[in-house]
Amino acid sequence: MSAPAARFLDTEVPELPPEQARFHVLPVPYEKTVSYGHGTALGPGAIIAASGQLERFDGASDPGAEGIYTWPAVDCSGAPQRVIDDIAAAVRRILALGKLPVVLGGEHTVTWGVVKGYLEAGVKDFGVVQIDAHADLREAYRGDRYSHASVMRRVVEAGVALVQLGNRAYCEEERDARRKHGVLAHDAIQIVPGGVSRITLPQGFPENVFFTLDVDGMDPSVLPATGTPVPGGLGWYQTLGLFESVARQRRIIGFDIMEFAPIAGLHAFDFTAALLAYKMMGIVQRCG
Ligand SMILES: [Mn+2]
Repeated sequence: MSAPAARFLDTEVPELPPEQARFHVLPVPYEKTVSYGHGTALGPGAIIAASGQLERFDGASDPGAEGIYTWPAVDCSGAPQRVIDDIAAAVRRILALGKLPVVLGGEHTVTWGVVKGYLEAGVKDFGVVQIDAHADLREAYRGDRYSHASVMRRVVEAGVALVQLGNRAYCEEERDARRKHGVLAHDAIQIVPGGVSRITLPQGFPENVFFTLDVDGMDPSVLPATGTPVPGGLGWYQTLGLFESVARQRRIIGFDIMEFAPIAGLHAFDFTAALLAYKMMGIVQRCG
């Protein structure tokens, strides 16, 4: 096997200095608290390797024309808090350049580091929109406050507004946490059977949105390569449609794709995750 590509879409997009690229891909191969299937540490590398097979024209536009810069992967070998601080610092560097972070996980815990980066950079007036099978709103999971099952609890406790899409596995504690923190949710049962691919954000929702996509929000028939798959999830076009409907209502200031865990020998899913990342860049490009 040849060495994995170090740059997203290196076959089609020229290498640019970071100042000249709008999309800044940040690989974060973090895997510490996964609770079921393993392998998300291999996610970013597999997505970047598969991105070499993408067409630059995404069917509607050419996100590659905006420039794509890929950072070296964040070192995830240290203690969780240390790694979270390093993720936040990496995001701050991207924001200091005025660029748009595209973070590839790694387990969903990473998103707390990312959100922390925005907060530390002084970004105000932003909310988070999350696609996920799970609510991730537990105070702690197995005693760990930095579990991937608690990541959105850290986000709302930091005072960041949250909208959840496609949830279909959560406990009563999480249902109560939604109420306590004013989290709005469109659960899978409300949007999947009817194929809803457009939602309206609440009127007071912040003007800027960081979008976090846990790939288990999608149906396992589309993307089963994740640690905790749950049936009854979003379809391919539905996922992209929901992202686009948010991008049309608010300014996307960054997004992430989390919990992708490649399945050896089934490269179709590596490509699916890479295409998802690129299609989302295209939607950002076309929506402003
Ligand atoms: Mn999650």
